[in-house]
Amino acid sequence: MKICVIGMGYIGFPTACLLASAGHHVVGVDVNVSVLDTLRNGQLHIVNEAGLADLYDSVFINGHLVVSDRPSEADAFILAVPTPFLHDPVAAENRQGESAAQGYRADLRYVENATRSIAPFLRPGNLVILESTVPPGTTENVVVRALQEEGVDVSSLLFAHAPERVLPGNLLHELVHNDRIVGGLTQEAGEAAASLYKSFVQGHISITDARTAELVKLMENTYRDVNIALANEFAKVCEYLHIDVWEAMSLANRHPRVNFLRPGPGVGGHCIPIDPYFVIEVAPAVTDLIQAARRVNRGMPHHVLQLLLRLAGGEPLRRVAILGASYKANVGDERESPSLEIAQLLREAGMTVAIHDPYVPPYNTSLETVLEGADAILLLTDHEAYQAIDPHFVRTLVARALLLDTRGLFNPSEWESAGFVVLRLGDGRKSALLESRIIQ
Ligand code: SAJ
Repeated sequence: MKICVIGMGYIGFPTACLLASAGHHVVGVDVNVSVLDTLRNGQLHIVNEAGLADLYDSVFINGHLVVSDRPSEADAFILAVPTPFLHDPVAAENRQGESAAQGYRADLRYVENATRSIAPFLRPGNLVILESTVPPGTTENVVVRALQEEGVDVSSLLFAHAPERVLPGNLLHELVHNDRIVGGLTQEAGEAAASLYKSFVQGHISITDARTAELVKLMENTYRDVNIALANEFAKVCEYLHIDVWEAMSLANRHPRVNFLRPGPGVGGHCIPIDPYFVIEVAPAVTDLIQAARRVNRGMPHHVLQLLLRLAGGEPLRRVAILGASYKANVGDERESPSLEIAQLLREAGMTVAIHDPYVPPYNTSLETVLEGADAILLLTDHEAYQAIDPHFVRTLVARALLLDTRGLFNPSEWESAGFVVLRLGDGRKSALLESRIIQ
C-alpha cells in the first residue's frame, strides 16, 4: 500500500520504517525541518534504540521510505503526533469540575493540525488511523469533525484508533512483538487497520471500537501511575514506621499475586504523568483514586527535598551533586523529569546544583567535575552506569560525605564503609538514626 505517516517522532518514525521494510511505500511527514534534514542525510534523530539505524538504512536506500514536510495521496494515513497537556490552574479554580482535573486538559492542537493537513489528499475508501494517546471520543469528535469542517466527505472514509505501548529504549522489539489494540469507528475500519498492522506486528492484534481502544491505552498507563503512587506512599509509611521499604517490598513481592512497583523521586516522561489526566478530564466526579495517585506522585520531588534537608542534619548544603537528569534509567530523555523539578527546588532553597547524566547532553560531562566539592550526592535516576561508581574514590572528591539514594540503586554498606552517611528514600531505619543525630 501507499501509506502516509504524519509525525516522525519516537513512534511515527520507527512505525514508518517497519511499514516500509514490510514492502509498503511510505511517506514520513514532519513539520520539524531539522528532523527532515537529519533523515534526508540518512542520519537518525532518535538514538539508543537497537536496530533502528540499520532498519532506516535499508528503507532509505531502497526508497520505500521518503520524508517530506507535507502529506501526499495514499491508501492509508497514520497520525502519530504528540498530545501533551495544558495546565491552567487558575481556570481550574473557576470552572466546575475542572478543579477535579487539577486544571490539566489534553492539548489536541497537534492532532487537529495533523488531521487538517491530510484533508486535501484524502480519497474515498482511504483509511485514517490515529495513534496518538487521546481522551476517549477524540477519533470521532476531533478527527472526523475536523475533516468535515475541511469539507471532506467522511462517509467514504475508514477511521480507527491504534494506540501503541512500546517502552522507550526497546522500541523496535516492542513495536513488532507487543500485542496491539485496534479500535475502528466501524467494524470494516477496525479490520482494515488490523490488516495494515499485520504487515509488521507479530503480536496478537485485538479489534474493538475506537472509544474502547482510546480508553484501554489510558487504563494501561493509569494502572502504572496508581501503582507507582502506592509504592511511593509505602515508602513514606516506612520512613514513618522506621522500616526499610526496599526490604519490605521485596518480601511482599514474594506473594504469588503481589507485585509492588518501585518508589522513586517522582513520575516523569510524557506518558505516565499525563495520561491519567485524560481520564480525569472526561470523568472528574468518579476518579478519586486516580486523582489522589497523581497528587502523591506529584508530591515526591518535595518529599525528596525534605529528606535531603534531614540528611544534612541542620547544616546548610551549599553545593549538591545530582546524578541523573533523565526521567528514567538508561535512556536520555528529560521531558517531565522529576530530576529537573528537584534541581529547581534545591536552587530555590539556596543551593548550588551540579547535574550529571551520561545520556542527556549537556549533563554528560565528567562525573568528577560534578562531584567535586559537593556537600551531598542526590541519586535521582538509576542508570546502570552508576553501579560502577567507586565510593572510596568519590569520598576523595566531595566536601561532605552525604548520599541520598531515591532509587534503591546503591549498596548502603559499601558507601558507609567509605565514610558516607547514606539515606535511601523509604528506608525508615536510617531516618530514625538521622532524627537522633539531629537531636544530638
Ligand atoms: N517509575 C517509578 N517506579 C516504577 C516504574 C516507573 O518511579 O516502578 C517512574 C519512572 O522512573 C519514570 C516514570 O515512572 O519517571 C515512567 O516510567 P515507565 O517505566 O512507565 O516508562 P515510560 O513512561 O517510558 O513507558 C510507559 C509504559 N507504560 C506501561 O508500562 C504501562 C510504556 O509501555 C508506554 O508505551 C509508555 O509509557 C507510553 O508511551 O505510553
